[in-house]
Amino acid sequence: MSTAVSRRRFLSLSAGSLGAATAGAAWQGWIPLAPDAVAATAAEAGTGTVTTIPTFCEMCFWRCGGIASLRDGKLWKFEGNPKDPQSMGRLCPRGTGAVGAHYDPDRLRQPLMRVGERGKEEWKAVSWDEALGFVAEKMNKIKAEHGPESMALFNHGFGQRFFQHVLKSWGVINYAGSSYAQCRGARDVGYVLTYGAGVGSPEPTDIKNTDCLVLIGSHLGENMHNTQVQEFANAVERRIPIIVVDPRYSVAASKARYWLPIRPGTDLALLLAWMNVLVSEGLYDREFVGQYGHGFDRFVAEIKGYTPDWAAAETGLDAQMIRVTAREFGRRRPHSLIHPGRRVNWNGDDAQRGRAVALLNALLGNWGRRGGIYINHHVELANFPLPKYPKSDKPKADNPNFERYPFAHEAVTTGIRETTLTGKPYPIKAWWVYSTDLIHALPNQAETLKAIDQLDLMVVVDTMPSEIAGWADVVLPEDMFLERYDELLAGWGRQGWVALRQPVVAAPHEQKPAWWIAKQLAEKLGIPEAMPFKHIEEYLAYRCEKSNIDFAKLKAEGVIMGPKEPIYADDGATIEFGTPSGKVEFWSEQLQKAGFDPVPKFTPPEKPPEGYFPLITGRAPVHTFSRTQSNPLLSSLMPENELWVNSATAAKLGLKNGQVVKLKNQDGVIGQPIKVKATQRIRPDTLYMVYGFGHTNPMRKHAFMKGASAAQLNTRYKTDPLMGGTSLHANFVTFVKES
Ligand SMILES: Nc1nc2c(c(=O)[nH]1)N[C@H]1C(S)=C(S)[C@@H](COP(=O)(O)OP(=O)(O)OC[C@H]3O[C@@H](n4cnc5c(=O)[nH]c(N)nc54)[C@H](O)[C@@H]3O)O[C@H]1N2
Ligand SMILES: Nc1nc2c(c(=O)[nH]1)N[C@H]1C(S)=C(S)[C@@H](COP(=O)(O)OP(=O)(O)OC[C@H]3O[C@@H](n4cnc5c(=O)[nH]c(N)nc54)[C@H](O)[C@@H]3O)O[C@H]1N2
Ligand code: SF4
Ligand SMILES: [Mo]
Repeated sequence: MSTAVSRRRFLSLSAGSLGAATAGAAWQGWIPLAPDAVAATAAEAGTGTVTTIPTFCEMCFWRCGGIASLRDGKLWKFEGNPKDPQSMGRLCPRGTGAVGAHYDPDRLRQPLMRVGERGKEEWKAVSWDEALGFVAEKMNKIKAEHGPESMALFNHGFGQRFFQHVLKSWGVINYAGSSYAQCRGARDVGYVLTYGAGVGSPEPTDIKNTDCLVLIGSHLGENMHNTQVQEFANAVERRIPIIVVDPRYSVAASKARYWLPIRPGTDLALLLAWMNVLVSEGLYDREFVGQYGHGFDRFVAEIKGYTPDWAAAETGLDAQMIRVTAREFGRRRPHSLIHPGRRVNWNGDDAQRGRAVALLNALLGNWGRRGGIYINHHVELANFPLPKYPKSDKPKADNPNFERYPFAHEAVTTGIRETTLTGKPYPIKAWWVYSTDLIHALPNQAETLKAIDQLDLMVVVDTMPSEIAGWADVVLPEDMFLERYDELLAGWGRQGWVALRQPVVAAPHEQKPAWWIAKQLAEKLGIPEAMPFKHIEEYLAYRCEKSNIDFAKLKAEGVIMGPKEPIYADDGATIEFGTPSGKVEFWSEQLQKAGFDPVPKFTPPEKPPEGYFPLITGRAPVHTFSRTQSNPLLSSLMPENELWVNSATAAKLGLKNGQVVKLKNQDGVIGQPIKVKATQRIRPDTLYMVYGFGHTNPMRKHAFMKGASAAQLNTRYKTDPLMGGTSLHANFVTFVKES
């Protein structure tokens, strides 16, 4: 059985490098389920028996507990589990849309092996045995020549645990997720430097009980992190002052008392001025600072010059508005909260901005206080007995001995990419890519493709024909989350909890769960002892039993809560800071010793060339990154993205609402066509689009070339010198005049 598929590339890597786009040949090997058929299956599925099974969601990484219903044996709906602390009984639209992910007509169906040139996409469909046999043989050959360190794992999402485990057992030491250097890493480093601990996920933000909330580019309501959105809705209902800082009038801004339409890239100036107001007007928590603060006097001397008038010129905001908003949260201390943010890698100096947010919260004294950052808890689970990982005498490739990024506390995806390109400190010859679309997620697609060119092997495990899958040697189709078991979830929150992911429906084709694929791989690699159980249930039941968790009850209810523990210092929660001084570091000797600013300093962002605009990105409520665009339920709600252009700017440039345009960036890369949304809801000097559209893999038939890819225009990036995060908002674009 073999099916050949050919594909031509659409990625325009640099001006003219790949020539004009041509329609690729369609994928022949499957019979698509028409969207209408999906709707019928979902909505009118007979009148027979309904069964319900609890599990937790993987439409994004928030991990809400849900209950799936089957009607006449067919997946019918997915709703919130009232027992679950993340969903509190309600899912976001993407969670509900998980039904569409099961029926997604574009899903990968069987293992594929490349037969033509890499990236040309000529495939043969093969058995699991053949695919994994080929991979294992190739891996062992690479190991013999270059050592196991020369294989890297890129991973994101919950199933990564099994691949991390098997590959580490085989000798892999390099593994990284884009959820660090392209997402929350800079924020966590800012917090670690200040408090000795990051805020992690889910962030312990006590939005539900806060008296004043500040969102700096956290667009809750579009960013659908379920629990926080529900708590945010509650905050809106309570009519507390909400302050939103965003160049765009986001959904959150529309619910807020204050919208600060900041000039992109100048947030640090605002943060410094806010701190200046709190200190100079005595609106900070003296007791907290006295008891827990380190280097406060030196910090005060440092921020003296950052007045609201100074910041107004940098940020384009009104100086009086800066004072008024500072007083709003200052007066309500310690029960006020500056949200730490999530995707914070914007400009390349983001760890210092993350630290400034941490310092501002420290002035409010809200650590371990009601309405601030609560002390979170989780349930410690017993481990399954597994062999130890072999030791390596080589340093990590992305950041050898912390020489590249001194404060990175996780591995850096783009650091591994760099090593792959340079061969330094040692060659990287193989990539295992699990549930992450590196073409969309990393800046500068050309660099990613050049690195892939250096590889002897690239394996992609995905549910969908992603962009990265198009460049693989072997593509392995995983079950979507409603079809599989996964590792147990021991979640962090106000109260710890354990949740189970379990299969609700069978996989429709030859897809397999991560644990099964990893187990077969271990056997083929000659390390069967790495997965010493017949079925994952054995493993899960063992861990539950040894942790005094009733596995049968967990299966029936989906979630078991841990003990209640205090979350506020006033109630006895432990407050301790893992910094070198054991205190909250207003002044950081660590940073000073490493040659960085001990208190954040502001550098103005680069100005765009004449006629160019900074391009910023964000999320749409009904999509997750690049993963949901062919989901029939979600794509019917939003089939493509739009380019937000201020109405006055549009008028000046002669652009009409709905007109299709193309953008060109400062490096001459021309993007895909996109419709203009002329709106007052954005600054005149800034453009915005939702990220994740513009798919160019023709196997992704139902998302193919719909909307435009923001990632494609993201060629230029700056690297955070503290932790290796790469900026995602450092590109300028202009409009291409079409003939
Ligand atoms: N330009 C730009 N770049 C960005 C961002 C941005 O806003 N703009 N955002 C950044 C952020 S915050 C993040 S976190 C990263 C996210 O980047 P990624 O980790 O790449 O996230 P996704 O785009 O969701 O890609 C995940 C891949 O996993 C696949 N997948 C989904 N579910 C499963 C599953 O159950 N099993 C398997 N095996 N595969 C699955 C999807 O089909 C998709 O191909 O991107 C970063 N990059
Ligand atoms: N629906 C949905 N929800 C999601 C996701 C998804 O894919 N879809 N992904 C999840 C993930 S992994 C993450 S990391 C989060 C990310 O979500 P968030 O952390 O909330 O947001 P970002 O995507 O970083 O930021 C987008 C907002 O920042 C604004 N912005 C851009 N530049 C600037 C600037 O210079 N200053 C300021 N103040 N604002 C600016 C944009 O206009 C936009 O409103 O969302 C999560 N939630
Ligand atoms: S926030 Fe939405 S998509 Fe993410 S896990 Fe929860 S329900 Fe699923
Ligand atoms: Mo993220």
